[in-house]
Amino acid sequence: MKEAGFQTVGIAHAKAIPKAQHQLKKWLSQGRNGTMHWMKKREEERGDLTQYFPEAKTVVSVGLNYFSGTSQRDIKSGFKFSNYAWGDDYHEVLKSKLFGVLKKIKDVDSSVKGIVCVDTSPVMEKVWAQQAGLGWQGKHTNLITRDYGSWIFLGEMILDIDLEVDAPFSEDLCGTCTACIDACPTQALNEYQIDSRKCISYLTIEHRGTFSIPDEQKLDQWIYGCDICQEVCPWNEKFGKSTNETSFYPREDILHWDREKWSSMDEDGFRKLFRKSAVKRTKYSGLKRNIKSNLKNK
Ligand code: B12
Ligand code: SF4
Ligand code: SF4
Repeated sequence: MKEAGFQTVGIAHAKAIPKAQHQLKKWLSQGRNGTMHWMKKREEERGDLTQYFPEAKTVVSVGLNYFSGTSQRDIKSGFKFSNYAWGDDYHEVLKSKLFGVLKKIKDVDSSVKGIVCVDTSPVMEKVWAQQAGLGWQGKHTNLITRDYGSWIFLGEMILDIDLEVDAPFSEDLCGTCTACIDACPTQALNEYQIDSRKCISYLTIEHRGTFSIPDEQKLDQWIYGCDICQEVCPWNEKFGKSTNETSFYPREDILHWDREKWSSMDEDGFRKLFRKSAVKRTKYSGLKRNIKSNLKNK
């Protein structure tokens, strides 16, 4: 797997994990998913992998470093733009690597059944990464690795064969730190839990339609996603290192466009700039809404 370009890999037994199942249920019942109704719709599968893929025996969990070494200060417009979306769409990048590995397995034994997941499948990826020994879920809720911090994307290959498994990551290395909770401008975090409805990442990417006035004030100049809780994390400060995956490096226009250029961007310009990019998720209308809201609240 490391040959395929992943920095971190681990293997876990595919089984229901009652604790995660219970926490997901509780989280959804508190409405912390906001309008992400797709999470509720497939709650049973998300909470229990064996309902999603009954033949599953093993989960191979991978992490790919996406930190490019660039910072929000390098964005000339003064808008902030989450670094996970500066380059090519990570779903495609990780999936193509994982499918490559699956093909090699099938070349050896064509009877093996496997599926590849990156973000959009009803799978609790951080829980599986912890089970496979990659790291722990920090108080900001992201999966942190000892070697790369939390600037890593997660993906899985679920297989119907038994493999030797790794020990789960059993430590919590956050200790007494609360930097992420203290820095979050919208108080979206309490320890190890997020309320999506307050999170700028949710508001600028997943939320559809207009904002209510208090929401607009909360965007804090972010026009796509938010990195604050990860930027302040000491594990990222110490262990974040630049990735070799050049497809994640920032597109020049994101760094160099001024506010005028962002404000006058039309749908065609949006399509061109965000070709093969994860930003398409918020759609042209969503990005325009975010830009307008931030201009109003400068
Ligand atoms: C829904 C979702 C979101 C939502 C909700 C975020 C969230 N934390 O759940 C929103 C839109 C807000 C979001 C934002 C972001 N996301 Co997102 N998101 C997801 C998605 C699709 C599902 C996550 C999920 O299942 N949430 C449900 C809840 C129940 O999970 P949870 O918060 O992890 O809950 C755990 C804790 O609450 C814990 N818990 C509860 N009580 C207690 C008590 C104690 C004591 C303890 C220890 C734990 C604990 O137990 C729960 C289960 O483990 C995953 C992909 C996937 N399929 O898994 C990507 C994913 C989590 N996102 C990702 C990323 C990159 C982001 C952003 C950084 C993007 C950005 N820069 O804007 C932000 C980060 C915001 C943040 N602080 O989390 C990456 C994270 C990679 C990593 N290293 O962890 C993922 C894994 C996608 C991927 N394939 O790489 N995201
Ligand atoms: S992504 Fe931003 S708004 Fe969301 S929890 Fe982290 S700091 Fe708060
Ligand atoms: S900022 Fe501190 S509390 Fe938050 S995830 Fe990082 S180490 Fe844990």
